[in-house]
Amino acid sequence: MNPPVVARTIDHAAQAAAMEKYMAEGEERAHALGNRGPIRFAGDGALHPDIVEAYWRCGFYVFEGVLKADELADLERDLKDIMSRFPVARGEEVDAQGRKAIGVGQQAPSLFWSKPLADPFGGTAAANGRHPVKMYEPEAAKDAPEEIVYLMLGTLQHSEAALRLYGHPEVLKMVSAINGQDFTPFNEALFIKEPGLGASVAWHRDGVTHWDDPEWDQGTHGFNCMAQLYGCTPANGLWVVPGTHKLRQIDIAAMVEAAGTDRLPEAVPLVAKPGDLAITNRQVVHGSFANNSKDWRVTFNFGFHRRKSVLNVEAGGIHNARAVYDDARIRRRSRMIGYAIDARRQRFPDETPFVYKPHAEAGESWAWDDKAKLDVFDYNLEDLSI
Ligand SMILES: O=C(O)CCC(=O)C(=O)O
Repeated sequence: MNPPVVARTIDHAAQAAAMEKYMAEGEERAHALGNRGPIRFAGDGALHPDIVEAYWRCGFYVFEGVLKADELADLERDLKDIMSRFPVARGEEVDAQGRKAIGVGQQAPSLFWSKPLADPFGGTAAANGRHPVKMYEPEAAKDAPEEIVYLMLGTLQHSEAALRLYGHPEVLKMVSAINGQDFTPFNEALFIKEPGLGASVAWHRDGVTHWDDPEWDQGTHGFNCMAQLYGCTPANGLWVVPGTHKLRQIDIAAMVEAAGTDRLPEAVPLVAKPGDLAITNRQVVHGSFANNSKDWRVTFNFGFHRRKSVLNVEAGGIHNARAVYDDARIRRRSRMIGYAIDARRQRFPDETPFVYKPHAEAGESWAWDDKAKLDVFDYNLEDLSI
């Protein structure tokens, strides 16, 4: 016997009205948190204690005005170049100009496709099943493309501006203050939330490896830096449930069930201007809605770990193949920090470059030159996902 087919109609107008109210209330809650401002350090190089307190209390912090106009212009130019090199459709080998497209010939994961305004991961077993609930999917315009690229991994091999951002001295100083001077890379991603098209990223937490580790704490799975090219609004930006990075166990499906909606009542939007750079703890519950607004959101995302969270740990399966991250693997992956610092020195010679302690101690120096440009192909095969 075939069960009856129940026609479920979604009331998109009601969803839009509820979303508008949710966004306005969320923004008010976000501004009351006190977790935003310029990057500031104390005398001894430590991050200013007010920032440290607010970051650990909330699980995210918005650093204002980190990227200046010239750096933003470089990033925008590279974004346009990258997007022009996307394949004409999933599985195709050429871009709209007939050139070999980005991702073709690469072994490492590169482009992620979605239907416009859809949620490709929510409620699926993909990525270790860490996105348990499907998000609301608004209706895309009739003339929208069949599929769009909403995420690219391995950004640093496709954009020198992104590589230079990765070597930003104040950002790396901040990373070193939080994760220790021997911090390590995680991975890099470019999130493209095009108006009327950008896919949602269902509620999830990033960490997968250490939840049962006796030494686990609120910073064990590291954090991501999220540099904003055009800024972000409640409609197109990331949302975070403050404080959830402190919890070993959390049931996201039950949270959504209790709320009766994917608009989690405790969540707040990460609101930012062009040039702001947020940090988001990988243990905090976070996600973003489909971008049904008229504004672009483009995030240059790059993460870092504490060395002890990755050294000799066996992990992987989401961003990179499963492996034991021994010292040699970490050293090899960390060359990207060396290349980034040198690429930045060449473009911004008046800045004082960051000194990465593991390289200084090993007497290593990394030059961003023609040889290095070949060496970074598929570098993200060796990401350090935990
Ligand atoms: O920027 C977004 O919309 C999603 C980011 C995210 O989920 C992540 O960095 O883990």
